[in-house]
Amino acid sequence: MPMQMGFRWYGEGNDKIKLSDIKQIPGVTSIVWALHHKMPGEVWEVEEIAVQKQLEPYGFNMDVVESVNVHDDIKIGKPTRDMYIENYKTTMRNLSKFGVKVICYNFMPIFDWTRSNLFHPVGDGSTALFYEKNMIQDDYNAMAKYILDFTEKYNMSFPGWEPERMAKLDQLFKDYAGVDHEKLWANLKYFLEALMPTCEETGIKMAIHMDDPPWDIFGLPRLLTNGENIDRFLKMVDNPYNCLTLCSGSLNADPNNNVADIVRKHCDRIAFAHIRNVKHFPNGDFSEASHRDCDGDTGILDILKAYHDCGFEGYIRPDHGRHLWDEGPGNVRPGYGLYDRALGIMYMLGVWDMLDKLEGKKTTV
Ligand code: DNO
Repeated sequence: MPMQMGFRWYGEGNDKIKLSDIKQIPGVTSIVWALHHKMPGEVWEVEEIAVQKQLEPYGFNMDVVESVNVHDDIKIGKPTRDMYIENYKTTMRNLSKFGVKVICYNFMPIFDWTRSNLFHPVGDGSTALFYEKNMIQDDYNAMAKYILDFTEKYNMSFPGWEPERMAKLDQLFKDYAGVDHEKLWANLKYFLEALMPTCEETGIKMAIHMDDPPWDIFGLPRLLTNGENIDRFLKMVDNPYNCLTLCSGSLNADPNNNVADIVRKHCDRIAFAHIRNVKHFPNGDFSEASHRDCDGDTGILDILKAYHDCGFEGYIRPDHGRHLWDEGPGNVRPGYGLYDRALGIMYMLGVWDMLDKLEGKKTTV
């Protein structure tokens, strides 16, 4: 089976982009979706999942879910974690009834991806997500306020930034006080070992997303940050269902990470590839960039070549794009506009098709 191109979509009424728009992007076969109204720890019921059958008339599959978020009690290792793990298993069984094959999730304490500016000028008239190192140091409340003011003003919520959780931020920080790197590793192992039998039963791969950015923030430990830790993660639960969502942009925010090397080493354990380009600044700040290799420092061509060389058969999607052509606050989800992600797909498919052609293969996606 060839690799399958996906496009993240936040759902009817929650995303301004229409399925009929996505249908016009060449090569897309999978809509990467989630039930965004569900809180971490809640069971996704069959009737709620069934709404996604709306994808079928467009010829899209619903094979990849991003994300079924993991409850903080599991990450902290509280006694209540077993109950939340049972809920997670029930959700997996319900998802498998609809043919879901991959769950992308993350194990970052408290926060998901973190940026200091959601609409930073790139210099060509477009804007992109930006990380200013100085802004993300001690004051987690200020950073959370920036994100939450935005989501409130424009009436959208971001997965991982649920206002209900963010309202208890100080308490969450207290709860995580004893959780250092080793404790978090142990809690991740406990979670995955508990889920592996359900993965085998349902055929669903658990594909952990890289930490974004790939370093500790606000004193909270982060694990999926570099090649060494990825090796550790895969060995820790050495099961073909324990997989990666290898996000090129998250990892490469640290310029020491060579994503193409990781692809070559672990191709068979990458269930889902996120392709995003990042531009570094000497002071440690970074900006997201177009998918074109030379617009950033991530090495998009090397990464695509590595996937192609290893015969990658998983799912792939363009990750964050810039906001273009009248996309701006209020009419686009930060990082998830239509145009730059569509351009990114055409760039990726252009490279992929040429690599196929050079090997005398027919275009596959
Ligand atoms: C950023 C995304 C992440 C990702 C989660 C997976 O836009 O790549 O938020 O969906 O970390 O749980």
